Amino acid sequence: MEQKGFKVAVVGATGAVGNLMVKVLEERAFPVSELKLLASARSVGKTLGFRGSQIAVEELVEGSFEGMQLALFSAGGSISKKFAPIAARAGAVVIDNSNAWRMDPQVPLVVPEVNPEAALTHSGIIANPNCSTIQMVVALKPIYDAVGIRRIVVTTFQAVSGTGKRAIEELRTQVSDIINGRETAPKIYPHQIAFNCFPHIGPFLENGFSEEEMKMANETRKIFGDAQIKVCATTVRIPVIYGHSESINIETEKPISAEQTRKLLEAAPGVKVIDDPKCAAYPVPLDAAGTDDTFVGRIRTDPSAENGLAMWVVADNIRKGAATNAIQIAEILMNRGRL
Ligand code: 25A
Ligand code: L14
Repeated sequence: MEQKGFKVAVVGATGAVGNLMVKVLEERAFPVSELKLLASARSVGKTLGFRGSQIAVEELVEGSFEGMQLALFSAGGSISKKFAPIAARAGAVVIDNSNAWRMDPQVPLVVPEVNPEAALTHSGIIANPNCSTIQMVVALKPIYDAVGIRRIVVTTFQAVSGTGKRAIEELRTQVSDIINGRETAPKIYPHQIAFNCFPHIGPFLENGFSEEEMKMANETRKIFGDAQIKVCATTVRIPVIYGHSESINIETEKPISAEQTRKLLEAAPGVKVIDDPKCAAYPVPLDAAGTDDTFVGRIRTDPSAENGLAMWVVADNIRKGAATNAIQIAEILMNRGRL
């Protein structure tokens, strides 16, 4: 008997995020009638489990998208640049997790808690924002709507899973090498990541910022639809596997107290407030890992700025920061009859 639902392709299905996309489709009971798992030739021969059956991974080729209605991409920017338009032309709606299309004016950049309506304006491709941007805008949206935001200063503490499977292996291998007294050397990252950290995510640009830092600034303005918001980001890699943390300082247009902010955030969709520092209660990546919420704590007035607020925001970078956000976008389309 044919199952009801949509024909879905996952590109990069064997990667850290692609794998999770398959899992999240299952967890959220997204209606899937056919699931096509696509990756490079390296992965042909592998299978992935979905709803109790094993599905073989196929090599991504130009003809892969015939008959597909939804294509979730997470195989890096160059694959998305080439194949997302091919998938869209074949009739699929593409939700792309790479950086390739995010700042294209024809492509909506969507966080369901912030700008769900933008998803409906697509012409074949919808972009999923950068993981660090997603959790920041989810936490700031209620404040933005209530009192406006003029300026954001953010420092991130980013997990290695954002870089992909091989980076997770690199951290594990280095930790094991070091505790066993073996020599170790960086491969993916510019420095040893075990027992270390470095303010270097993506290549550096002419202005002294890294690509990741500029993504946070540009994507935040696009998602809020507000070209005036000033953003200064410093993005730091730390030896954590899952879960990004962010120290965020903002200057609001109108004043708001820490207590009012806490109340707003407690009522916000997708947000959980954990804010009782005297009892060591604040968000940490080990607790956020494996969940779909954005956790906020350490909410306090910043007396060094006019209308200043400081807070600490943590989320699972490959769930809310990537796979879950993408599937929530697909759910918006489905619920509006647009798939
Ligand atoms: O920086 P970017 O470009 O924006 O990249 C973002 C993400 O893309 C992946 C990586 O995620 C990263 O987070 N990526 C980037 N460069 C890559 C590269 N040179 C790369 N992946 C492979 N090679 P990831 O490692 O979690 O994998 C993401 C998924 O993308 C699939 N993919 C990659 N190239 C593809 C492709 N799919 C179709 N066509 C292509 N040309 C990738 O499938 C994965 O599903 P895969 O079959 O290539 O990888 C399956 C296994 O192989 C390991 N592996 C990765 N790179 C290498 C490798 N093994 C040997 N040599 C390598 N160079 C992976 O660990 C995985 O287990
Ligand atoms: O732009 O290495 O979505 O952690 C986010 C994670 C880029 C790489 C993006 C990392 C990616 C980054």
